[in-house]
Amino acid sequence: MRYLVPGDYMADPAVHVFNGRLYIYPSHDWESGITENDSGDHFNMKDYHVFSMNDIDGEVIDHGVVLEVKNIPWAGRQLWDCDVACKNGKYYMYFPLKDKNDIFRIGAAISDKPEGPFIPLDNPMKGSYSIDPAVFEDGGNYYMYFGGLWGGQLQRYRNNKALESAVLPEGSDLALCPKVAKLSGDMLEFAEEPRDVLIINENGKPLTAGDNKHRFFEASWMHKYNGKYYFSYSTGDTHLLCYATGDNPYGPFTYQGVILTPVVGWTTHHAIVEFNGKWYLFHHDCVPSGGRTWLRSLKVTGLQYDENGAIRTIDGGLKD
Ligand code: FUB
Repeated sequence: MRYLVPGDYMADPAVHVFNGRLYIYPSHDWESGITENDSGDHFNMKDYHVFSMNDIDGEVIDHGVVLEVKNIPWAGRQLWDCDVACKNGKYYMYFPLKDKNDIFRIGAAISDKPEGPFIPLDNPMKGSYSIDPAVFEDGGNYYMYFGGLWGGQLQRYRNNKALESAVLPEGSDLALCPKVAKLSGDMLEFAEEPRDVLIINENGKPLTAGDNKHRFFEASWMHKYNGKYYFSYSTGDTHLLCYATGDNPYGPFTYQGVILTPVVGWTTHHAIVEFNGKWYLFHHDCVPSGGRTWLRSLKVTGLQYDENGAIRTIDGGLKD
């Protein structure tokens, strides 16, 4: 296990290998003085840095500020978890940000280099909502996974339409699903209506809202291992990173188990990536900030599969 940026607070890592080098796209936490609440107002981030490494034990290069709230034309507040995808030599950053009406939308920004800087478009992606975009390339198609409960506003929508007022399912109601949509050829819009990412149990039944040790909350990530699709996510209020597997990028995905037990802090968030023949889990915790939930620190640790492709559970370090 290694803390990657000891001099600053970085969280929510999205991680990719571009041109043989490992690039990390985290949220940038800072002490903005906003009181903690269930809407996540204390995550009041205003810019992104990019980091890169050519060796997992080597130097972590900080490429500096690559996008700032003040330069995004449609911005209100709060730059949360971003991701970056590469197509035809161009790099596309996707970021959730509240607009001037305090509604989370997903924006896109473009660069010629993986380390940025990224130039934002004038408007958010049409039909986008909620948080935590994660983009996955498969056979030349790019899929965006997104969504998050509570402060992430997913409970304000059904069938991709805004409700009059939020409805959070409870108990035996079906859990809200994360969303997935294929991206357009120019990478700047959805090419289709976002679909539900259905997570089912071993009996083929969709997970219920009351099953909060298993159901989706936020922090989507997708990777492929031995031809299987691994959809991983945070359970939010039970603080677990879990995964479910399927046969194609849309799912359904069958719940498999816990990747990471709770860390010190409230949120847990991650990326899984293969680099130089080994698999890694990037995530965050609040140990260096003394448990201040809005000041999170970036970590990396090895990730292992058993002979059946099951991910071995990693201890997040929280003691009872
Ligand atoms: O960093 C703000 C939010 O906290 C992220 O978007 C969530 O995934 C959670 O980590």
